[in-house]
Amino acid sequence: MLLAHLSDSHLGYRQYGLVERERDIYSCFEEAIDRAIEEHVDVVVHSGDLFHSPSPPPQAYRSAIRSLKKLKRCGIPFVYVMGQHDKPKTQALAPLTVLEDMELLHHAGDKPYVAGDYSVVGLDYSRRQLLVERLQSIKPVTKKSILALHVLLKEVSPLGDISASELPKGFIYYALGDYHLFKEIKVHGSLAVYPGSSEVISLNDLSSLGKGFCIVDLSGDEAIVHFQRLDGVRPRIVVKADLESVDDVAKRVVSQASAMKLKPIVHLTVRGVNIKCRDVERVKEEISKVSLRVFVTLEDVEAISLQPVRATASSVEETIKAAIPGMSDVVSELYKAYRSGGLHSELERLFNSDVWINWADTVKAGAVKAEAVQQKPPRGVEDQAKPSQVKARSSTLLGWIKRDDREA
Ligand SMILES: [Mn+2]
Repeated sequence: MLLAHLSDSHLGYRQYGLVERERDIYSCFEEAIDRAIEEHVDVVVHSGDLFHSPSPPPQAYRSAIRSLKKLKRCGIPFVYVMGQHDKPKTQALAPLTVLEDMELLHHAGDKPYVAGDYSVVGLDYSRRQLLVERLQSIKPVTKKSILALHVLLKEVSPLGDISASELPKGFIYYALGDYHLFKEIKVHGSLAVYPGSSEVISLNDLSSLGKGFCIVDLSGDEAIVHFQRLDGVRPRIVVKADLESVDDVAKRVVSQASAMKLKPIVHLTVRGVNIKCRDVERVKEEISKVSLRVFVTLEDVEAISLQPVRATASSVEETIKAAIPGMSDVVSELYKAYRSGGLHSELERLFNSDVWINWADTVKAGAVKAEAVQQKPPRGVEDQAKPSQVKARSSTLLGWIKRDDREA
């Protein structure tokens, strides 16, 4: 029995406000489904966040329907659970229910999917307390039962909700979603696997392995997992340069980018002392000609340097306070703004690691970003905060940063 395991497709997400990015995300999902069909899988399991939001745009429905119809024509069922992105926060109708009405998919969070010896049992995303309660009554329903869950395990992030050992026993395969990188974890003698997101949703999702999904062979007693790398993923060039050598680095980036099938997204960090945006404007313009989007981060080598701090699961704010007493307000404010989903998605770059956060970079980048935000309202559909809120927030940030400058 072959299973295609996908997760975190985030259909409808328009990164950086670019329609090209929205299309990238559709084409990666569609490529994964096409590949699953080519591999003659028996079932597709999706572990949550098929849609980026509980009210996706029509194009996102279209992309999903197009692929799910192909599967249906081939007689391959699509079984899913909901993630925190596509699960409505209120009693509203879930977007996936519409597709279920069209008989295009099966909601394992509702009732198990059963086919002979095989079955998929599922649980939609829920917060820790409810999740632990619900997991207690979850049992395998056939000889070879798969458990589909949208949950962050402590094994992959200190902010995780439960440990792998808290998963119920007796399943042949744990099809997980929420963590956006490919990861295999051994639990109760079986494999628990995150296929990761099918595109790069935040910079944390970048992986040398590429982005993709899993083909899982469940014919034997143990699952055999093959990661499938997708070709349609937008390439990224992440590069650092000193101000003195930035022209050479830019030349290399331009030639690398020109050879790519898809225009890449470039993340360039320039190091120096007191660098100004205008120092790197020309370079940015050169690279822009051959890329979809260029992000330049200025890194002041004389800025304060603090040791990376381990964020604890109990309280990120407590960690911040302990680590940088002098500037904890600034970082707390940034962190809250980030968590609330407001401000520009680039804030994600400030928290570009689940485990290690370099506070010096965070504070520095935060100051640069707060200035930029104040000058120009952020773009992109991911900005849920109203302009007035964004302005208030950014001026608060600036206030903190300036105060700390004075004290320093
Ligand atoms: Mn996700």
